[in-house]
Amino acid sequence: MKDTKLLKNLYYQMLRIRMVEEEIADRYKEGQMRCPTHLYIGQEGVACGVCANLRQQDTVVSYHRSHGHYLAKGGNLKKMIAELYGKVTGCSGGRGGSQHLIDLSVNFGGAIPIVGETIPLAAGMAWASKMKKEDALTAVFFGDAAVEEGVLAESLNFASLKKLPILFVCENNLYSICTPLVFRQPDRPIYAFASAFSMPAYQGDGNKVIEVYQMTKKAIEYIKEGKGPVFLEFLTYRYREHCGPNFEPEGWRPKREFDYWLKKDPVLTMEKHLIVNKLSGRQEMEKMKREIKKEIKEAFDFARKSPFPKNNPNISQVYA
Ligand SMILES: Cc1ncc(C[n+]2csc(CCOP(=O)(O)OP(=O)(O)O)c2C)c(N)n1
Ligand SMILES: [Mg+2]
Repeated sequence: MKDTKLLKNLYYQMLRIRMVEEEIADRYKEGQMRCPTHLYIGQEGVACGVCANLRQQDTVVSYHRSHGHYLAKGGNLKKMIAELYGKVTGCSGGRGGSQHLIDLSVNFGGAIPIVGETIPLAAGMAWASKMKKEDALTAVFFGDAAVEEGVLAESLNFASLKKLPILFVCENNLYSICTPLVFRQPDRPIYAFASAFSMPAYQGDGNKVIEVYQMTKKAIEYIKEGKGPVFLEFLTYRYREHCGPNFEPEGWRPKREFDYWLKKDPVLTMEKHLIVNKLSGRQEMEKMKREIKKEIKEAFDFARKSPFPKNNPNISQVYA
């Protein structure tokens, strides 16, 4: 891939998500962000590679590990951090927290922490845009545990039957909380399950953002031709504990496995790619980091200074 501007942007977006979440992890201990928080650190390649292919009118639907998807879709950092602080300026009015981000101004169709539960909603959104003959598609992200929920099978079946403009993106980080995938689904890869529903289904390396970008590009071309859904499974790894800012205690996951994935870090892999191919240099990267740091500081200042929602029951943030 030779598009330097795009490659630098993929790097920038991943770096931004990484730095934002590291700051969330550091500040979480202050006790001001009171919502459960599932960090995406380590998985940035997937959100960035997929969302770089999407347009404003396309919708993204997420799950409990949602920050990366929201930011990669063009979500507003100030509104996201304010939401984590439970402030009225948050993207969900301070009533949702990390696991319930929603922001229709950037067509971020929402995150819900009930495993698998956003998948049929995304299928419904894709169905609606097909019925309205809109030039738009829906990309829905979910984890490997969602494969064990009946709604995924139903949604794949329905999407295939109706040839819906939807991209299913499974972020396979090998774990459902503390249960490894090999114990849960030992016999077949996830994408093979999806191909049983008569749709193209592929597996890729989620830590190689260029690969994610290129696979998504092809998938979207197929969807835009009106041929129906595509299923992409990306292998990746989360670094932090399932929920919260810390690392897991030693021995919780095999050290060899952890080290293997650290070496495949998506941000560092891309950094190396840019440097080796002389597309960017240390100086430019330091400048990017300074810029992001400033943006993060402003977002946290904004969030902390913002007011809490009023106590009176208010249905302004409730769908009716
Ligand atoms: C229907 C349902 N069952 C169980 C849970 C508890 N739970 C929360 S997250 C999670 C694991 C999710 O794993 P995965 O989908 O692979 O996403 P990851 O956390 O690995 O990113 C479980 C079982 C839940 N939220 N919803
Ligand atoms: Mg998982």
